[in-house]
Amino acid sequence: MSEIFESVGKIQYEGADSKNALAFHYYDPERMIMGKPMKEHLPFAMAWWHNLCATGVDMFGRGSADKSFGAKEGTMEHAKAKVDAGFEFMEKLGIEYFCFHDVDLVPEADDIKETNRRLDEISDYMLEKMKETNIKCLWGTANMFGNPRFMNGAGSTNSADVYCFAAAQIKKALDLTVKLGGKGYVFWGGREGYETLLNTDVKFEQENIARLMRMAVAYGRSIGFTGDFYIEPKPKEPMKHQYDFDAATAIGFLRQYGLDKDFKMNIEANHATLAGHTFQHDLRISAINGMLGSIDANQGDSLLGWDTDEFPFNVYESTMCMYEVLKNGGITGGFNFDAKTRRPSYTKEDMFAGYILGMDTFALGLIKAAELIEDGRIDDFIRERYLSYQSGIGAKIISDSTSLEELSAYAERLGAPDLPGSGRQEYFEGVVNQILFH
Ligand code: XLS
Ligand code: CA
Ligand code: CA
Repeated sequence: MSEIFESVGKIQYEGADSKNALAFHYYDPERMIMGKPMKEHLPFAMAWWHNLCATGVDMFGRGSADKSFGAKEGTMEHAKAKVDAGFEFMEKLGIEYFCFHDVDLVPEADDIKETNRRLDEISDYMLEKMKETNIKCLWGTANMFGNPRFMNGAGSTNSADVYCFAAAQIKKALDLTVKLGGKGYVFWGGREGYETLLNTDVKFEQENIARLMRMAVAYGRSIGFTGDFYIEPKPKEPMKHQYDFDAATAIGFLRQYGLDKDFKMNIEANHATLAGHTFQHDLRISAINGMLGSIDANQGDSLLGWDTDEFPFNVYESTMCMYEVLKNGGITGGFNFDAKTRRPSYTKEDMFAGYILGMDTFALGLIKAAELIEDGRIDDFIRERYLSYQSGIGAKIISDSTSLEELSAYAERLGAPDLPGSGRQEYFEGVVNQILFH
């Protein structure tokens, strides 16, 4: 078969001094970090939608990138050309996983039966490629936000008929995920939210979303899906308010509706920052609840208030992300580049540049996070900071063997406590810089 990305060969690691634009400068797959090769710490995934479908269309203009890959768009030939392009692309970068929405794979037909037939056909073709290349599926999902029928949401829609179409898409997307051996299944609640409370029954909508998720779990398990279901939190966009606002909200929802054993979080950097958190915050909240499942590796722009889905270049953020991941003992999911090149970066080489940037940024983050942990100053300080709970009255508090009366009597005996020790924030911010730039 002829190459689609003729001008680009296999991307090699050339080191930090190389000026070759089509080489890795930090991602060295076999380099050992904390006892494991980099590529095992960083199971990278390609997002079908951005990489193979998105052309740079925005509210003010047509697409700038040609993603036809030599076929007529809207046809099954094009769907197959995208498979060819995707697998060539992943092989050239050494990416071992992909993520997909149902409608990324084939043009959606007017009748769902025909769409499903097309999905069967394309997934057969994908399976062949997967066998040839050993590339795997990280997660699948159903796009329940693009079609106008989902204008009021999918699980949260006011229309029972539309709800059935959401159910049908989830069922098929789960079939595909299992067929392709996917490790996870994502619910991103794009339109599960509201524009105004003047027309919305929030409690009813949330209960219906939970029902849909419970049915998805029951069906998934019945067809042999043993992986994790994920909620991918996002506070807004496209809706003004989305129910899965952030990790803490989504975890509370899962616990309320008895879904917490089957679900984990898929944390996207740009969504965390839209919620007014750092990326690290949502990772930490997920991790301490045993729900850090997978990561959508991208970044936003602090000057823009929307979901820009940029390729990650911020090493401070990737370091803090990898610090959380290492502390979590790794993740069962992977690092999906839910990212797109900027509209003026429309060439095939730009597609590679985006992934090289993202992979190098996370490789650097991994190297630096390991150094932070091996350096030990931060961990030591955090341990010391809470030492007052290791003995005396503190030990009584954390063993739940005291009462407000006893604590109050203790406080009265003391009269006034010493100030807690300094938080030393500036010093530790300096430690991070020292590690990042030595
Ligand atoms: C959109 C989301 C979406 C999910 C999958 O903001 O990031 O792409 O990852 O539906
Ligand atoms: Ca996003
Ligand atoms: Ca995402």
